[in-house]
Amino acid sequence: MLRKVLIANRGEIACRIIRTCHRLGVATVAVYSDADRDALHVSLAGEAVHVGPSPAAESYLRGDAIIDAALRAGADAIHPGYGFLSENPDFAWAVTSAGLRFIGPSSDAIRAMGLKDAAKALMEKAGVPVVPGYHGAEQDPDFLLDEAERIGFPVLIKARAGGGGKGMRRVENAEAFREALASAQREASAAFGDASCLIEKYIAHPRHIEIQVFGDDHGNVVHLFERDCSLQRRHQKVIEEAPAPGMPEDMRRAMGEAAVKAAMAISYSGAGTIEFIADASEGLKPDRFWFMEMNTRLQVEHPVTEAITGVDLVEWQLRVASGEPLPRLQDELFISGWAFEARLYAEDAERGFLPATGQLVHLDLPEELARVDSGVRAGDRISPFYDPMIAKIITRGPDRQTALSLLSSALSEVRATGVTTNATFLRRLTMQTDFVEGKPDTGLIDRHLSELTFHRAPSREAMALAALELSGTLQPKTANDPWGGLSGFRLWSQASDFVELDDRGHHVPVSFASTGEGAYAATVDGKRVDFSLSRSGDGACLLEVEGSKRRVHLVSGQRDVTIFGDGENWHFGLLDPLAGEDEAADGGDRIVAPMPGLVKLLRAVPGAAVAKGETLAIMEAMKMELTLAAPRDGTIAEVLVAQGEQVVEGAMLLTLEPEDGEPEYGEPEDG
Ligand code: MV4
Repeated sequence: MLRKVLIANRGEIACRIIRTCHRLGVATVAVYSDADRDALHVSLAGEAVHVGPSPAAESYLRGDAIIDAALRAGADAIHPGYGFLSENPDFAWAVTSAGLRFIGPSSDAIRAMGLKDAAKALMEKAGVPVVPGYHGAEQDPDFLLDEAERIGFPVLIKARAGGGGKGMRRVENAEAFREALASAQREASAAFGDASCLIEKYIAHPRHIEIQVFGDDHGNVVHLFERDCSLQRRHQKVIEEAPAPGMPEDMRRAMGEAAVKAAMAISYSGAGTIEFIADASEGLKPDRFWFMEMNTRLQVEHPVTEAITGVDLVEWQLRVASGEPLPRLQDELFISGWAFEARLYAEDAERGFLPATGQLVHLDLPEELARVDSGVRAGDRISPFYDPMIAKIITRGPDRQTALSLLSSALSEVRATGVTTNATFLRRLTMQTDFVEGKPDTGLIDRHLSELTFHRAPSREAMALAALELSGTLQPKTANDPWGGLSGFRLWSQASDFVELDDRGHHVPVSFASTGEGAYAATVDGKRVDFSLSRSGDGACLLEVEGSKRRVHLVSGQRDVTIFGDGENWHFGLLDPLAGEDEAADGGDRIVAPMPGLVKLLRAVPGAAVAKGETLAIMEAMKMELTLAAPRDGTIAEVLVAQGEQVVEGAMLLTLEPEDGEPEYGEPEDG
């Protein structure tokens, strides 16, 4: 076995590799960039080496620095994880040349699969079905048009160096061909420095089904069945599962055999994936799948294969890299049960899946219900430098329905604050009818985008609960009784009975009164609601309205609260009633921290007159200085932070006195 492995990666995959190394008694060396100084993968590894500044090109992509670190640490192998250097044949070669093992295939095998046209030609020769098309060297437009007509429209033009859909064009007819080709070539040239394209028959109802393969250095290759990755958005996988729903046994056998043949053709060693496209227009059929490409690495979605086969794929990688034969042969591998993986991302689905950055102030992950592979913990930052995946949530059950229900439940137990996540989107996806019925397809998410991403308005009870919390009414009486405030009757003099909530920029006035033990009456935006609160066993709060109780969780910040319930969550800020009532979000009466960071300088005292443009505060965040200026002439009303204080993104720093006029309440959004 290997003695010491350097993991040339970060995040969840570095953590996942380190865990298996620990289990097998293999020592670990992590590498890290400036941004990852305090990252989880660094704290899990036996030792860690700094390899450069935050941008990946200056750290995780520095093959020379990483090999140097491995040599100095006395490692005998490098695991590249996925992404970064994992499919770089020159890196694999350099690792081996330095006398280290590369935990992956040979540089020749990586190179053979690097270009789509060469890979297709190689696979065709090996007897693996490939999508009908042209994948030769000739690039003359007239010649390619003839080929397109031979193949039959519609066709798909693909860049041979392409990935992630770049340089891909669907063409409906001969008239549109030349322009599409020229545009694909331009895009490919700009993106990959390689304009060469191939032409394929366009598959109208594709399913993305891939086969996990494994080879060793003794000539053995096995497959570990399939994964269905058809649920994608903009070529990003969203939820994967294994096995593939609706897969006939004869097709599974045919795909497995084709995948083994493909790996054998390049004497493949280690973990790999053969990606196929299947035409599902008339259900899955054994003669309707074709080779697309091979990924010569461990993939993000490998845990679903582990869940249905009981194999630790990283353990197999380590064993094979140390020269051992495959731990199991084909007739010792079986599918048991069903598994799903959902990718939890820091992104805002409501705003077109905008990547979110910032500090994960609070993070609960559903470890009791699912396998959770994560590379972050509460308090960590999601930085703009790397992929913003927070965790992979993996569930397994004896059958598809059980595993999917479990995934749905697990997703509703994700509670993150500080950074917007796609948990609600994922949870809605687990309940989408076509998906529930086992009919995932590559267009499903786009077709149902609005129902998967719309903002569900909070209930009045949720707003009342938020108001109660923000008023201090639910605050603990003692430190070790966090819900003390719920059980007892509280004197009204101790807490405010009116607050104004900030619901995504809308102002919602809420007043309330206690009507008994844990019972309240509230007026939310002029409408009355009655509810009561009690504590549930697991730290949640039971919110009872008209005789039915629902479990909700409250996560509070300094002046904000997030309510988690029904797989949804709502974030509310507190508007200070003393600061005046017409502080419209866009009125420039509040100065908030545009990003998390340090208040380096504060030049504001209550009552002071300020002129528009005058510097009120300087923040330091991500090694940058940010000047916060007065948005208008006015008077400082409140100063809510002190110089030297660390603040979260969106924290209110100071307020100006209102200009004039009557208070105006925004309408809460409906539906
Ligand atoms: C195709 C196709 C239809 N016909 N090839 C997209 C990325 C790349 N890996 C392959 N892709 C496709 N190739 C032919 N001949 C449709 C897609 C495709 C797709 C494939 C799998 C999963 C999601 C997809 C989303 C859009 C297009």
